[in-house]
Amino acid sequence: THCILIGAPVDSGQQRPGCLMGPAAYRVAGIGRTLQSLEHSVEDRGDMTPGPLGAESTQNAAVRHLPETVAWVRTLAEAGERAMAEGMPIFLGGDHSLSLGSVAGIAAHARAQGRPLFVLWLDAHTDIHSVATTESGNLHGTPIAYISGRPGFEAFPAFPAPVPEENICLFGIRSVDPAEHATLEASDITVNDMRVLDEFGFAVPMRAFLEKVRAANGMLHVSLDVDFLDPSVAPAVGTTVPGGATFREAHLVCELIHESGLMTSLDLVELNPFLDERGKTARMMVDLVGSLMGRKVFDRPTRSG
Ligand code: DIR
Ligand code: MN
Ligand code: MN
Ligand code: MN
Repeated sequence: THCILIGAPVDSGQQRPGCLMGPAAYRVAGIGRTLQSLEHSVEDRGDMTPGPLGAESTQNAAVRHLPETVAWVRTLAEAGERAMAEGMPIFLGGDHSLSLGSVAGIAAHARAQGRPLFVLWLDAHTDIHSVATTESGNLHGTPIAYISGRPGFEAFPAFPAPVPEENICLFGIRSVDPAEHATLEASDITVNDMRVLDEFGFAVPMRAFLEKVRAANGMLHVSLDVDFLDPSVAPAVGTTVPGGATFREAHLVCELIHESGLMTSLDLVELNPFLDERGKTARMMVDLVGSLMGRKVFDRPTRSG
């Protein structure tokens, strides 16, 4: 695979400064070397910068940094759409608001190809606030609403070809705000919360989703939020939530995704290196990228269903 690294030092979607150091931390932790060791070619496009800020505004006074986020969305959507034509974009975040842009670009590409897009959201949170309903005002809590074509994003470029709710799978969920809960109850988005994963394990629900993508000949975007992981293995994130995926569970999920051969783009988000313990979380994330891109101890026959 031709891997295209896109640095997205976005820090405007939440309130703890430091995510802008994420792309540098992934490079220092060896993301390029890891991909090359798995026989992939790597092209690092460096860090993107947002274009000039507009004067976008919203009725919701809580919302922070709207013009910055809109500017990032334009830049990253363009970078993502271009990269999709040449290889597999890997967005190095940056907080999760970067996915408003990355997925917009990827959706535009999928539409042009005439293929359905599926989105796998590995996260403690459901990130389905609208600009109008977010209480925290942190736009990293909104991408799923934008991607699925919900209202409230008038300040943003219109989302190209909203992703059908049936094509979205949230996985690892354990922190949901009341407004998000109500939205999800009335939607067809798949929510694999920790209760589901405790009961059935990680492999069964993951395979079920991957089979859906395969049956539809879909493209698959994976968005990996550091807080999908348990804070004991990944402390460097502003919004730690106890009870997340263990080291073993996370690698299993990544190996299953690799074995499916379905992933066409990836976001790595919410790493805050300022909160890290000597690069522990950055290295964990890079190791997971290794599993997503083919690293394994033994080859085993691929099972499906
Ligand atoms: C939370 C945060 N639901 C909010 N979401 C986070 O601020 O709206 N996502 N942290 O990763
Ligand atoms: Mn998130
Ligand atoms: Mn999260
Ligand atoms: Mn919230």
